[in-house]
Amino acid sequence: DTWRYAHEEAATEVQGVFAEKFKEEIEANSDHTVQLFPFGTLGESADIMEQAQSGILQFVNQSPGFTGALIPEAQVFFVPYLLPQDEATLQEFFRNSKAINEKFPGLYAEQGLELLTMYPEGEVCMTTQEEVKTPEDLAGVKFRVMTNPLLVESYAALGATPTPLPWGEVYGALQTGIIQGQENPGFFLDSTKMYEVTEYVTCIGHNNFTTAMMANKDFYDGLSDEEKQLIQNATDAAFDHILDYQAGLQDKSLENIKSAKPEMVINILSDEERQPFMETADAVEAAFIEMTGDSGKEILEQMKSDLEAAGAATQ
Ligand code: 6CS
Repeated sequence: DTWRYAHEEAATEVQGVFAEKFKEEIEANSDHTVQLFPFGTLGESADIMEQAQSGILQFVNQSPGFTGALIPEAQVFFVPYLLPQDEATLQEFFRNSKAINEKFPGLYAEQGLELLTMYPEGEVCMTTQEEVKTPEDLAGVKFRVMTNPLLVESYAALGATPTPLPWGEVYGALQTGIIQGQENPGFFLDSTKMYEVTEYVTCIGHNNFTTAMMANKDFYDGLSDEEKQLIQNATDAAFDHILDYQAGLQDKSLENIKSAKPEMVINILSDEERQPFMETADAVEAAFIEMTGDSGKEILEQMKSDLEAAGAATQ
């Protein structure tokens, strides 16, 4: 039969490349076919999540940036400077994290979802109309964030005016001046031509864009063990593929932006310049614990110990 799978990006963007590999693996190893629905074909992120929860879709890829509104603990991925910038440590963390493999599945299951994997999509940088060298430069800037409360806290802590919006509204809102900034990983800034409607790219190393791939739980629970194994194998293959695919992608994307618009200013802030941004992280972490209580605290502690283990393993 045909399995329907929706994601939040175009077919040629990271979630699309992951989905394509998953489809290829399923179809090569079974009689099932996978029908892919890229961004926009079934609505916004919130719409595809509803469709996956109700079983209209069998698979969905959604960032915790949106799922955080549904599963508050998933907002942990937006505590600034929690994830490492070192690529090897980051990948090691996503491969072996107990928080991801053991703690999150139960929280997703409560929402009718079988969490299959989480993976990183690249370092997040801001694009703005004016130069950002210090948090003060964000004062009064209406800054678009994905629709989760912790991201609102995070940009409020930086002094900006956070404005949660679904993705489909971002380009137009920048164009008409409703917002003056947004953040996304390098490949997405390039592919969605954010440089056409902003003047500065600023990278402060505060986050890597995390996303999650999942199935409708009733659908998944009804599968045979062979089919579950098929899905796990296809997920693992897509996971490996997407990590390889991203090697060098951030730098190349920033270069693409520069050649598409030479006057675009790309500032990768130095460690010293990042310091005042880093100082806001504790307040955001405190806000996360306040929002999620013991359950969130446990996840955060597990994440920290997973990150330490990943760091030690890649020394
Ligand atoms: O900013 C967003 O809303 C989007 N960013 C990425 C990298 N993927 C999908 C998401 O909708």
